[in-house]
Amino acid sequence: MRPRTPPSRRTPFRTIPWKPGRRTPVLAALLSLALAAPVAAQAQDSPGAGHRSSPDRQRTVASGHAVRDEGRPRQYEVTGPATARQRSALASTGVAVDEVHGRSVVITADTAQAELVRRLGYRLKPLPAPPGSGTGAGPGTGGRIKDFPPGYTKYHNYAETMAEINTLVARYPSLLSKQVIGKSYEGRDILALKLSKNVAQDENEPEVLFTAHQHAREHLTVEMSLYLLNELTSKYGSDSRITKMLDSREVWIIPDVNPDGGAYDIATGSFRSWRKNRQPNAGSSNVGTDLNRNWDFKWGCCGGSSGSTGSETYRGPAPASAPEVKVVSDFVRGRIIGGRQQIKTAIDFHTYSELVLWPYGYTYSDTAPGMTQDDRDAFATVGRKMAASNGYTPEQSSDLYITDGSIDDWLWGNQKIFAYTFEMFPASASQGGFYPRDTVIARETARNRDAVLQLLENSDCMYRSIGKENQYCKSKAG
Ligand code: 0X9
Ligand code: CA
Ligand code: ZN
Repeated sequence: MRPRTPPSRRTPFRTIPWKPGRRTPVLAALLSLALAAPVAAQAQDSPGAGHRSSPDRQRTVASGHAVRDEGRPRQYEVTGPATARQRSALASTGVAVDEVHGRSVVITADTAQAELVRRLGYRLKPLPAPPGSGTGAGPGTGGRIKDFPPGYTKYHNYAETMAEINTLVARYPSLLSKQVIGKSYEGRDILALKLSKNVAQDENEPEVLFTAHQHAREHLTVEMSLYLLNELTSKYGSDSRITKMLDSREVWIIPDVNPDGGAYDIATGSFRSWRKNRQPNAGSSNVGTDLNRNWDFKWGCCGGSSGSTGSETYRGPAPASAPEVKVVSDFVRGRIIGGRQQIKTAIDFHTYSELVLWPYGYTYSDTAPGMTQDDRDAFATVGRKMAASNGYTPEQSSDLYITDGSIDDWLWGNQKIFAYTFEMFPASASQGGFYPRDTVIARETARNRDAVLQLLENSDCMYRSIGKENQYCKSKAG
């Protein structure tokens, strides 16, 4: 018989965020659902739930193999949601929204979360499994740690990423330095690389931060970090734009914020569509926190994250409860010198959808406490110019759906760093979604070269972009 988890362990629906006074029909439906957890639990196990319903499937489950499949999130197309508010209501079930279109979205959800979405009245169309799925031997291979599957071997796993970085540091010691800023939950090193002329000295230059791989399945973002490291080191001295920037800026790259999640995603040789970190949750068999809902600014404020451990967007039990978020937050705070945050601008790389996003994510408003019209205009002006160079779509992140506890909201709201989120290639699931083949790596990382250089060039004074340099940037940094 199929091993059953006690109901209390597999009903993540009890703490769906619900705000009195903002009761929409959808939220009211969610509330009644939350109060009817047994119904949802039953639905979770219902054999009528689409792709996992056949008796054969059940037998596979009993044999142990597909237990992994049961919990493995997958993508669905959901037709209907057409406004940011409708998408936020959908996202508040705890699913991850991967793509946004005019009257539909693509989500990642496990079977229980998918059922929640169905109960909002939406029809779900399962999308094909990731292209890498099924190519690996899966579990039962003697616990051997597997690598990227065929078609993906040019992606760098954690060990390969570390080796590549060490090679570059050895080759360019005056330009590139490496420090371990802390450890992931499972004990992997989290690195910060510094690139600048006279890299060993802390010079009084605008600092720029690039982060990648908060979300485990977004492997292309690690390649983006490696591209920048290679490009900026190897072309210093020959490319005038790069030379000028490394002569006058200090660039920080944190190439892999979520190494545990990344390793887990590829560990069976078959992609798991994993998003979160790998930190256990007290009192639950559900693993992981969504790092991009765990930052200490308006954490959990606004229905843009989930309080359920089983959710794709679980915010964690407290702000910065994830060691990876704590490590990066502490690093950023450590760049406050003489009372001034040295880091002026940032990009956090994600996939996918080809977007340039700016804060705030927690509110639909363009301006808010800590975000003046001039701030917003500088964000939008530089954001649009970067998007013009890479062909992405520029917008405020909440134009998609509400998110709270995201890194860019924290970087701006708490540290006054002009922080963008880039959602890289592809535009859609049909182009590979989270798992595009390795043949696209070179093209899709180089695609952001100009945008990255633009951000570096603007980092001495973001307000120059709106013609207000004199008002905001009289001294050198700003
Ligand atoms: O939901 C997210 O964290 C990002 N999308 S992803 O598919 N990579 O998971 C988008 C975040 C957008 N919101 C903010 N940047 N605030
Ligand atoms: Ca400095
Ligand atoms: Zn992401």
